[in-house]
Amino acid sequence: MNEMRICKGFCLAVVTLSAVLPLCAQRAISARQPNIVFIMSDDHTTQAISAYYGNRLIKTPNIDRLANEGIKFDNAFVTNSICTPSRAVMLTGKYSHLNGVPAFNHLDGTQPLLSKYLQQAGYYTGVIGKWHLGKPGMKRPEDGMPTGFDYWNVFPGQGLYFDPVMNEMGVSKKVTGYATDIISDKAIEFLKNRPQEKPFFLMYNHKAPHRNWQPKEEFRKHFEHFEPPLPATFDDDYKGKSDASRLATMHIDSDLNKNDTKGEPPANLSGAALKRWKYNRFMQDYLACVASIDENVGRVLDFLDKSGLAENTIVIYTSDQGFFLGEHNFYDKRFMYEESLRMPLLIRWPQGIKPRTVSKAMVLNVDFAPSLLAAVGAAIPSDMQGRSFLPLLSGQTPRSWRTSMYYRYYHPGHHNVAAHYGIRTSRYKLIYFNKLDQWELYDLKTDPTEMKNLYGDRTKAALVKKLKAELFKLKKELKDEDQFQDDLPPDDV
Ligand SMILES: [Ca+2]
Repeated sequence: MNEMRICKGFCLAVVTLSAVLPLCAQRAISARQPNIVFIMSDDHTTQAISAYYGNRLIKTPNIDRLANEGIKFDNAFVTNSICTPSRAVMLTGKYSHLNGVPAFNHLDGTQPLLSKYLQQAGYYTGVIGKWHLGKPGMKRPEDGMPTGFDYWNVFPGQGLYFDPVMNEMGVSKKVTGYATDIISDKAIEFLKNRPQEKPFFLMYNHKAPHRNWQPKEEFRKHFEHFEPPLPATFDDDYKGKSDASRLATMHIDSDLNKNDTKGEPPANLSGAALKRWKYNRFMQDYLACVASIDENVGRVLDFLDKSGLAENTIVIYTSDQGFFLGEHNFYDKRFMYEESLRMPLLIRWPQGIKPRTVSKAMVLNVDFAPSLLAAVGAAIPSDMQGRSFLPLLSGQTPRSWRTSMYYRYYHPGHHNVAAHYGIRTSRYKLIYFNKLDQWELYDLKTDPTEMKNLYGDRTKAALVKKLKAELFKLKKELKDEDQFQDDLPPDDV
């Protein structure tokens, strides 16, 4: 049985019937629209999810349930690997240069958003936890106050791990406890208290495992003696690369500070031993934060099961981007390299996806909004730039699916990462550091860890020419006219 055909047929039926049926019958149909629980953590990378990388670093049995019972996307990529911009891309279905959020500026909430479209489609909508799209205080939609949400209860700015302040519909108060637990409690409350007659859309957004990785005590203790295996590229010396990696200030050995490692290193350590100590301390706390997320995702999934909601609820697990866990001597994200570019994307939808489906197709965070609108039978606005990935949920990739993606990072920001844009195809990656006027080219088939920059290799000249043509074609198609190249809005969060 072709489940996608059923899904498409159902969605078409909803759209068609709603035009002709009386209101009471429409209500009965809308009650069958799928609910959506959109779970997004902050900086949780695929290397720290066992569904992707096995138990090498950590076991995440609850997050893995979504892969076992649904689909795992192996090539989900972010279009601008940084927190606030990625969230804005997801909510608008537009790239940074068109949604007004290229860096850590706020989202103008007067523009059309996924949340508003879902409200129009009859959904009860909520966002709980990390928002990070508003100015301090965010009293108006223009200042990044959540819009299109019937209920919101979010952290101001980055939020705190312990006893955080939360802003509930414009009223701030301190909440006692650990952020990951609190957000999950409030997500379950939202599910319990929602109006029963409407389908719902819940964004359940974690603060963890964002820097500076403050774990709950039970998980901190669990990982305190763990010595994580080192990535193969831990001692990358950047030979043959552009200057960008050297200029960045996100190196394990020289940039992790005492706030990150929760104390000064032992005085007798230096060189490789000191680097290893810093790596251990960073990773122990990062993984312990992830363990809390996994535990709480399990609580929410159990609630969906016990309440009978699981069958008709789309559950998505993702993060706003990937993250380096020591690869290339880095922590943090921003670069177009694989660990930072790739985001987790797991989706369970019993009525639309077979268990243990895997897709290798290239999907992007800009696809999330159009995909969810398609899933609920709503029209996709013509100005959204992403594509619905619904046709991929069967595990098959249509011939017409994209074979390349466009990426752009704007801001040197806290970690002095040089601005760059580039293209990734299924095999190659070409990156242009536009402020440095330097290029990098990688063959991901022969060099998946991106250690050998092939740009400048004369035998690759024809390939470079072809990739440049594709890069600038995509740039033009997506209407990137360097809107923010020289006039980036200042950080205001
Ligand atoms: Ca992030």
